[in-house]
Amino acid sequence: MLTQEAAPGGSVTYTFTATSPGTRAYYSGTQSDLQVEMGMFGAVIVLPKNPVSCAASTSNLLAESHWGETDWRLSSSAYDHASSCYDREYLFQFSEMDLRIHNQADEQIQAIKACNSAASSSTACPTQLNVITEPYSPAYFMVNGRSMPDDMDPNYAAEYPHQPYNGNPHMHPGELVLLRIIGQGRWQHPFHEHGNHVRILARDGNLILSQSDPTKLAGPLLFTTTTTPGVAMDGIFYWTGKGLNWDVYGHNSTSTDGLAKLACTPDANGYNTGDPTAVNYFEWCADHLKPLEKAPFGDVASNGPMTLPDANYLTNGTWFGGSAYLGGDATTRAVGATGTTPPAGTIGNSPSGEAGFAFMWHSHNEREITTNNVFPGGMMMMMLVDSREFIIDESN
Ligand SMILES: [Cu+2]
Repeated sequence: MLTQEAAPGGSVTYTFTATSPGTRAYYSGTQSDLQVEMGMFGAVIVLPKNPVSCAASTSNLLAESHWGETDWRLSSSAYDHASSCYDREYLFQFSEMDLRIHNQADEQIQAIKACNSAASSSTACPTQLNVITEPYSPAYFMVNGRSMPDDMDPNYAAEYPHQPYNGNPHMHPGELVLLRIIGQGRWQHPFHEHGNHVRILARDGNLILSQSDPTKLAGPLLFTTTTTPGVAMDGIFYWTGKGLNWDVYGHNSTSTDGLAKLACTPDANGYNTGDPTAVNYFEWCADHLKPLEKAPFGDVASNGPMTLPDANYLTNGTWFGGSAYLGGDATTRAVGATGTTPPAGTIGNSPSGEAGFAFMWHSHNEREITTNNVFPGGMMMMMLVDSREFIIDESN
């Protein structure tokens, strides 16, 4: 939709009636090869007028309130449809930048400014840019306007005070996570979400339903949600640890640890969903009591099969829990009651802090996980599966 251009320095007003829910792109329709490149794009999210109240989400809300967590969703369902329920949501806008284009624009603007301020200038100064935008050779690849690692800094971080969204998704096991993904640049990007596939709900706000049974979703299950310029996708991602063949909580039938004695009672789908306040809410019960390590408690001290590397070889970070497990006191259980979380004394996270599983979410075009040809960078972020007792704070 483009009805009117704004005069330089002026403004125009667009009005429209939002008649159907979903995620859409918006961007400049004027000289878009230059203006979209300069960042004139955004997302329009229309919420359903009559959102579905979702039974599963109600249980997740109980879990959130038990642990003191805030519900950050914009709505209880993405569409006016019972199969569009979700528990958490993230917006990802993919774009690129070609340095040559930006340098041209900058040089021309500086030249115009210099011309205008030169009192002795007798020639008319140029009033518009003439930037050559082809061939297009981007070297900056961004998610929500930032490259890795900047995309993992907080929302509105001091370095980027005008950027409200980072790229740092967190979730708890079993949560239905709504991904709103938009291709805002000129290139396609094969966005790969490690940890599971993504069930596509809709494209450009068009819910994809079965023709024979419109109560059922019919969107594809995608390995990479490949972005297309101007196209928005809504999809559902979740992670439960199902099928790993080991107990992600490290439960051990012989342990004296309280957490290790937690019950796992499978529901009709095989998950422990009876008590939303349990740390192992949504545990995959078929792998219950199958710890990765033979003796997970005090394991390092007792020379168990999992040996932590020398602290000097570890990249210190706030996300390394020193444990292969989820759950309260997972770090303590991995290193023993008297053990030290490596690197000794320098840990960014406390044993009671975040100890989640990290999955890389990134462009599968490897050139695009660089920033101006330096690796790592570009369209890359880390998704964290956090244990239930870790409070996910999406205000930052
Ligand atoms: Cu990948």
